[in-house]
Amino acid sequence: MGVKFRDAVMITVIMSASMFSVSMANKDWFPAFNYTDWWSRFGNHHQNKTQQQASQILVGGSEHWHFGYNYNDWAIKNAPFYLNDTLVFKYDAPNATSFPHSVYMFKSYGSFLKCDIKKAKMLASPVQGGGEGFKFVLQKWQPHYFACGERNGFHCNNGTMKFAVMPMFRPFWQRP
Ligand SMILES: *[C@@H]1O[C@H](CO)[C@@H](O)[C@H](O)[C@H]1NC(C)=O
Ligand SMILES: *[C@@H]1O[C@H](CO)[C@@H](O)[C@H](O)[C@H]1NC(C)=O
Ligand SMILES: *[C@@H]1O[C@H](CO)[C@@H](O)[C@H](O)[C@H]1NC(C)=O
Ligand SMILES: *[C@@H]1O[C@H](CO)[C@@H](O)[C@H](O)[C@H]1NC(C)=O
Ligand SMILES: *[C@@H]1O[C@H](CO)[C@@H](O)[C@H](O)[C@H]1NC(C)=O
Ligand SMILES: [Cu+2]
Repeated sequence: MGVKFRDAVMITVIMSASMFSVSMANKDWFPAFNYTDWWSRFGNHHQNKTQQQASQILVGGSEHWHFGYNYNDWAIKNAPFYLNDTLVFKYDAPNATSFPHSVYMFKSYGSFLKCDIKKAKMLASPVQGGGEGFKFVLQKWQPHYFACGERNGFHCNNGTMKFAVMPMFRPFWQRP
């Protein structure tokens, strides 16, 4: 009742002015979106053809394939893996002071969980991880369960030398 039309206009102007300043202030609170950066990243997918082909992935990175490193964490951090990517397992052949390692593959998730090495297939013996390492191509669109087969599951179970990988199809814009 008391508020006249002219007052209402003034209130609206003041309110929208303060809202404007709040939204301007918000801009400073968040990092500005960098269109140049975004566009150059997007563009690179089309320019650099070599980047889109299947890649070689060193299992464990600089840690290679050894007892006590958490390969499950490694696999999660390095996902996704794509079809035709190559996993490289590097481990030295055993000597007088070091223990052997190997690469086994489980057929089922159940035997992977239990580290039931008797139900796994050997892919690489303890001497096959030297030099360039043992290479395994992810050719099938299915889960792959890897583990070290040494000491009847001890390296798999207690040494956390186990991980699972589900290779994905490369998105169309990343294909050669
Ligand atoms: C945006 O990204 C480009 C390319 O990475 C960079 O050269 C430029 O300095 C960035 N601009 C700002 C405002 O951060
Ligand atoms: C393209 O990708 C390859 C392999 O990842 C890399 O060695 C090369 O430096 C890249 N080239 C450009 C122009 O980014
Ligand atoms: C993987 O490689 C094989 C042989 O080079 C090829 O026939 C197949 O199409 C490739 N698969 C994918 C998903 O790129
Ligand atoms: C045995 O192998 C380990 C690991 O590869 C290496 O660090 C060590 O030097 C080797 N020891 C001998 C006596 O060759
Ligand atoms: C190995 O792991 C199993 C199950 O996780 C556990 O019961 C056992 O005590 C461990 N053995 C050693 C020597 O750590
Ligand atoms: Cu091992």
